[in-house]
Amino acid sequence: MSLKEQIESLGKEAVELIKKAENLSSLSALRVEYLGKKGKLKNILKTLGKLPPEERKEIGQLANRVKEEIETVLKEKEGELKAKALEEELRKNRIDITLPSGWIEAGSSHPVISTLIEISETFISMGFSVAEGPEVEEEKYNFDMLNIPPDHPARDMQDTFFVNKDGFVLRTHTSPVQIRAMLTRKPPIAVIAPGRVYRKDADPTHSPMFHQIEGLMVDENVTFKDLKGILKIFLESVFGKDVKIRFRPSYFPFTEPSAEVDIGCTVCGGSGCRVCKGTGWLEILGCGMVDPNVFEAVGIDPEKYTGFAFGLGVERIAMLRYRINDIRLLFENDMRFNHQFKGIR
Ligand code: FA5
Repeated sequence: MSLKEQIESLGKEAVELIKKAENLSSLSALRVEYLGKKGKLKNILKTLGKLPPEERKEIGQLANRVKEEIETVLKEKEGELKAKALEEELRKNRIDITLPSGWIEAGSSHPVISTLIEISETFISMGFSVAEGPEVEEEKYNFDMLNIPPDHPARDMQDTFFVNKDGFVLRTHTSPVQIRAMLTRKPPIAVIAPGRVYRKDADPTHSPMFHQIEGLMVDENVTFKDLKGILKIFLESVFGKDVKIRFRPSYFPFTEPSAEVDIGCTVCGGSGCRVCKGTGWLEILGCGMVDPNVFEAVGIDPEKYTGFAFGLGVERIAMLRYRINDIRLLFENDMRFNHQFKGIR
């Protein structure tokens, strides 16, 4: 076969194979095979130098034409195969835009926390500031300085969780924060102390962990009337003007006189249910005038100053507010229950 025929047949062969190529990698292999530095075309042209000059020119031009033709076909085929590959890719990764998208649920406040925040804000708006204390508390703050000495029967009133460190307990109420506030501040004092407290208690209205908000006001001439007035404003702001409030005489070692406040049961409307234990009322807080013994323990002159204190149960208020008939529902973390309070605050 003459050189001219060899080049023409090589061109035909290459074009045929390129047209049949099934994918981009076999196409690139063909490019190397026919047009590469050590490719078939270069190989044939090695003998070009042996030809007479006039033939050399003609063959050179033919080789260029064949090369261009192969390149054109390669390019066309490449475009075609790329489009095919893209189509394939799109077909595989097809997205059904009519399907509902995956969702990330937005969180919201737990009813106990939103109640705690709302109550705190009511007191803050009346000029109280927020004080804090530890949940693992020294017995002297939780009991002794609150006029509850070790052998005092009042220690039994609150079923205490002890910790394996002498002199410390899980605080049974937020009242130790009163002591901490009076040790570090000078009258006039007006603080609230929201936080978790712990007791060995469990029934529809008692939980082993619950939240209290302590309140304390100390100044000259603070009276029981001030206490009643502040509590009335607070209760009306949380439950509305029609709320039924009842003050009952009570006893706490750290206040004298002492009282407990009940709210007309909103779960049954007062007719009696398991939340109010059939009485139509639910106890929500304890309060009273700060006992002079407590003032003496913290170094405040009881002749000059008087004060009131209260400690309210946040879960009880949340239960009355949202008509929840078992305190334990608040801590079971059943999302069907929790979802009902979404967007409430
Ligand atoms: C006290 O804890 C006193 N420290 C309150 C106090 C403060 C009185 C300052 C005087 C001056 P008591 O044990 O009654 O008091 O609890 C206060 C409130 O916490 C109760 O009225 C009730 O609403 C709530 N409470 C008590 N125990 C539980 C419990 N186990 N689960 C849920 N709430 C409770």
